[in-house]
Amino acid sequence: MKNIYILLTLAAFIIVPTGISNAQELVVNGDLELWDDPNNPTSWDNAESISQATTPIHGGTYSAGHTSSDSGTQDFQQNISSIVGGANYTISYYFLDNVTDAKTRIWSYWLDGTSTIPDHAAELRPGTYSSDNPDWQLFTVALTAPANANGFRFEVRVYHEDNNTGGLVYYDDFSFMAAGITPEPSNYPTGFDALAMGISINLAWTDAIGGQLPNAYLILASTEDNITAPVDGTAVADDVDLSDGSGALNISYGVEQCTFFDLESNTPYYFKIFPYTNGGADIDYKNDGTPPASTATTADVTIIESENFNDGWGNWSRVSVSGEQVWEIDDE
Ligand SMILES: [Ca+2]
Ligand SMILES: [Ca+2]
Ligand SMILES: [Ca+2]
Ligand SMILES: [Ca+2]
Repeated sequence: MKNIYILLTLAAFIIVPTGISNAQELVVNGDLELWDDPNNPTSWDNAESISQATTPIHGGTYSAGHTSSDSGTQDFQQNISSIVGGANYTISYYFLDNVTDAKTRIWSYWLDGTSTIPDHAAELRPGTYSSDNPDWQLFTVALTAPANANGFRFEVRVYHEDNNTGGLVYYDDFSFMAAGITPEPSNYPTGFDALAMGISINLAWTDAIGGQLPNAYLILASTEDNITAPVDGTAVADDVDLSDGSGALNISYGVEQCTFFDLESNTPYYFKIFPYTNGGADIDYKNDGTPPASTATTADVTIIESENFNDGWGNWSRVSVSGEQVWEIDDE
């Protein structure tokens, strides 16, 4: 579930991030009070055209100024690890743009290792920029980490404005907070259906509804009708290899489908789906009642030759078909 609160001005109230108990701040030096030198705040991973500033500040003694350049977008970035897929986070920072020769926006990604995850593009990589305003502006968004996320690249950018460069926008008080624990999902999804396609099986469902929506789903697979409910507090990792008789996939809310590949032919497979909230040690599966179940049998085919070309040509040979040769059908 997503709630967006963008561009609240500071005029009406003040939020004190450190006043929230049981929440963990994951940005290091988010208040920009520590600097290795006047162009590099401590613990930030990329600081292009960043300069230490003492005015304006949102809090403490320092903020960071970000200067627009005619050599393109300038990035300011900190990579956050120890993200838990399925957990809820609140992401926020303050910015000040009151010049006509610079503009800024957030440009951040969830990460799976070093790979970016496309989720939450509208919130994390918006199509709009800051507008000139003499007051500090708060960006804040509450998001659920995608099921496969284990990191977050917290990045903001400065751009030239109307082809004018050299202007400064300012940042202060970056925050990435693990939100509180949410309850078990209210309901199971509906319409859970397994469909064999050759030696793959596709599973589709309709997202659960109700007061507490799930953050993601665990789909368990087995070659026997023996699937039992997962245990709260123990996350189950993806297992795409069903040759040992069982497998598992974690799929974010909203995707509503997944596929298990490279199965045995002419074999029945059994599946159950369990919605969950939170992640890691806080994961809370819906594990009461009767979970949706479905089964499908793969096609009765004999695989004569199989090569997925993921790692090269295997035992296949490459043949060029360009040239003067004209191929004809001989039906005699
Ligand atoms: Ca500060
Ligand atoms: Ca501006
Ligand atoms: Ca397995
Ligand atoms: Ca539970």
